[in-house]
Amino acid sequence: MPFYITTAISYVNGVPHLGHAYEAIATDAIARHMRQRGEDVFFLTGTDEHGEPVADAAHAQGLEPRALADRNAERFQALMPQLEISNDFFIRTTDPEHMERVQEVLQRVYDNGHVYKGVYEGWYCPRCADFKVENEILEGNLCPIHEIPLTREREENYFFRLSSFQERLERLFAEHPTFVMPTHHYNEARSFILSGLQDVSLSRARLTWGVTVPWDPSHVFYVWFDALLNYYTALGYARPGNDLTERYWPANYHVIGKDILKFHTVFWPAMLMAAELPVPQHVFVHGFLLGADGRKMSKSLGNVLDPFEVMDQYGTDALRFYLMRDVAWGSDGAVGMDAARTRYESELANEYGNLASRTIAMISRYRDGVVPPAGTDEVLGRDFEGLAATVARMFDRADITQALELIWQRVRRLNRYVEERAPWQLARDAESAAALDETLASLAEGVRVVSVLLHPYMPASVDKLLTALGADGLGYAGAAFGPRGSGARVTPLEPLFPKR
Ligand code: ME8
Repeated sequence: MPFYITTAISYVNGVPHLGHAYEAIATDAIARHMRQRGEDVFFLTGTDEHGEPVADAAHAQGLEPRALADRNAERFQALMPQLEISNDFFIRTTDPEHMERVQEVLQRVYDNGHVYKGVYEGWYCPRCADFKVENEILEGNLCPIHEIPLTREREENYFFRLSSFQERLERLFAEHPTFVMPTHHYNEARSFILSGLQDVSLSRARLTWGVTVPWDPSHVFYVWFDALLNYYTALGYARPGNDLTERYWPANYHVIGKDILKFHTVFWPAMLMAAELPVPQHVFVHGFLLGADGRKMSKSLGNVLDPFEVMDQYGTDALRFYLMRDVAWGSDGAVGMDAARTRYESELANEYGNLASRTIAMISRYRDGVVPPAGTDEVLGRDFEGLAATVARMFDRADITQALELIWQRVRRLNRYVEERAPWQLARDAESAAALDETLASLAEGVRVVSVLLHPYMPASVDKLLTALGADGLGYAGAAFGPRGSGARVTPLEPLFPKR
């Protein structure tokens, strides 16, 4: 089945930070998991390059917006392979193909009668590129997110008749209780709708850094509509000569952070309805990674933890694992180097890494490097029953933290199994040969199963381990525990997570 998943696209007014890495890694984990299940996955990420935040940042550095966008987009693009992100395309909203298609779709919205000209007056945050309503503004007229002064703006805009989609959006939410997940974000979006929708700006008159409004070239489109449309436009040109829109639209999952909920769960479906396009199936909302000071990690607050530092010190898989393990999906979580180190040492090195090396070393030592062609332990097998199906159900709700916890319990179970069976004692006694065979076969199988399930989180380490185990294939059918590894030849494995 076609399965289309996206991240939000990042502003290029700054360089990538851990929040961006977190979202890309989580989305990548879901994409990889779905590929294992045999889905026909298309995974999109990219950069959001127009609008005031980028134009302002560029001018502050004495650059043209395009120059800043080029420089930073390259850094975002380079980050993807460094994080082992398996995206199928990287969109830049300055791609001419994107810009043309934005014009096409929004012209249709205009032709369908959903746009009118009016005057907007309100408090505006240039960093959010968004007007703020009175009740969200902080004391002293500050932006609730960036804590910078808001400006009073009055200008002639084209407006999108969001208010006329009130009923259809209410119906969308009523009929699709999993449209937004987790539930508390569904409730938040739904109450926003129920509180009564107002029309929103579709264009900016004073700005030139954007996609030109085709029916009035003195305006550019409001950056949010240009940006949201990336999810749709990318499919048209990601594979030259092969329009993927039919195959993948509507998107299955949009993965986003909680600060951009309103745009994705209210403006976006309404805009698609206005353009007569199907709406996405699910919007998965994650929380914020917080700095050591407990505040949102953001460029403007200057409390950003550098993902490269964690990768340099512990490796990419350790960063991926740490973020997926320590920050509960859908909630905020404080992150720091000390906690990353603890996870690395206590779980990656001592639990999983150690289990892997012990298993391979014992098979080498006691059975000449061949996984014994024996049955697997039934009692141990019971602890794996239903695991793959439960993990899959959790991924269907983007419960990637909970799924990891469930898998990790099996990593611990396998370590206990080693202690219980003490293969080194069995090896001393010829009469225990059959028991040793069963123990080693079960361990090899258990390690193989947890590794197949851990692939979305730590693809490179799992690859190395499965190769060393002589087990190939990441397919989800292989995530069931059974006596299939027998006869495989193991090869030496360098420590996956060496002591630092
Ligand atoms: O919002 N923790 O871009 P962006 C977790 N261009 N996630 C974080 C985060 C943090 N500290 N900081 C940011 C934009 N994010 C728009 C999106 S989509 C059509 C346009 C997340 O660079 C944030 O929630 O500010 C968002 O999902 C993504 O990173 C990009 O943020």
